[in-house]
Amino acid sequence: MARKKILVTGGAGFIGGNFVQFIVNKYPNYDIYNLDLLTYAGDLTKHKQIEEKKNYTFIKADISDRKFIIELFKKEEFDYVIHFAAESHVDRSIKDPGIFIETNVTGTQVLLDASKEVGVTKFVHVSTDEVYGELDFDPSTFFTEETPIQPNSPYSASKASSDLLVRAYHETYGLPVNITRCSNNYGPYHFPEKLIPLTISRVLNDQKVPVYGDGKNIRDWLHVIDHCAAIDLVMHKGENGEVYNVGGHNERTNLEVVQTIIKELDKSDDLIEFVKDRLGHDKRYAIDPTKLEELGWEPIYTFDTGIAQTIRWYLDNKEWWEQIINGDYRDYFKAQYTTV
Ligand code: NAD
Ligand code: TDX
Repeated sequence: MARKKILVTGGAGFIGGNFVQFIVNKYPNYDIYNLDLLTYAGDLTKHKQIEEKKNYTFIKADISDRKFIIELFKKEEFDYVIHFAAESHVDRSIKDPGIFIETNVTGTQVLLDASKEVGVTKFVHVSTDEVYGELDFDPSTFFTEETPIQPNSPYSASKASSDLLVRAYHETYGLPVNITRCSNNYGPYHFPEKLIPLTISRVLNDQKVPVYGDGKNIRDWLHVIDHCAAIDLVMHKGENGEVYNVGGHNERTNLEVVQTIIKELDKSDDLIEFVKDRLGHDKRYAIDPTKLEELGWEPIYTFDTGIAQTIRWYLDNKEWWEQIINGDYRDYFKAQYTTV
């Protein structure tokens, strides 16, 4: 197979980081360039095992830096762009939406322009099920690729805006693109501001776990490795211009998720503390992944096997998340959870 150049943006974050490791190991004949600004959510310690590999290069840069990005694309002539880089936390977007527009919308447009300029083989835009808005609690309803876009948070509105730009560059300029819309991920290297790693890290430290509202909101959970495999498939086999939903039918209420983790760690439900609800809190997400399954995708984890593997990983990798929760994260936590 011919050598290919793959640009992964946001490859120092949670999903992009897992994806970089996945393809560096799976495709020795691909040269992987990980471009990341290293914001609070990015760290390179996770890549110790691959940083010496010949097919891996790190580039510290801002996707919104038009001059740098266009020059880089002209120099490297990437074949594939797999675009993860984003501001990704809903709560932060409620407090300060501006940076979400800058990175998620403007940054994506810069990458699209650069991809158009050099004529990439494929631009894969990693989006989210949150662009569809929310479902009610009727378990027979799901998000399909035809569900109208109705984002409710500044985060999901910024992702929806970038999805529309990606679509427009396909329709207007014929740029070969795919958009993936995945449900909530979990697994190794998940930043502890998000529900699952926040719960695991706090339960392990016998600290209270803040649950928003009544804990009955539902999310559809997918192990990050199953998401990586989906992107690998779409990158190679996705039909240009198409959207693919990614999800494994693992719906749980937030309370069920927190209780599962507490039980696995043999601790008490007394650690649960109900706190003020998130503004505009989406009730339920649930994905219909039929279109992706027809392309040949099948998840390897159920929620039960995936959460057990993830808890084990957090037990075995305390130094990774302890350095985070003992840093600037403390100030974030205090400001976000004033009563906990
Ligand atoms: P994350 O917050 O863990 O990582 C984001 C990465 O992007 C970080 O490494 C950060 O340094 C980098 N970054 C931020 N701004 C940048 C900029 N201007 N230039 C270059 N790099 C920048 O996010 P994640 O959870 O890994 O999510 C990755 C992508 O997947 C996002 O686009 C997100 O919308 C999407 N997604 C996430 C989930 C989920 O459950 N976490 C589900 C579906 C889709
Ligand atoms: O402390 C908390 N307490 C709580 O009850 C936190 C952080 C969250 N929650 C609730 C809110 C949500 O209903 O748990 C659920 C999951 O919350 P998050 O982990 O913040 O994820 P969510 O808002 O659903 O968004 C995630 O999935 C889709 C990612 O952060 C997004 O980047 C992705 O697009």
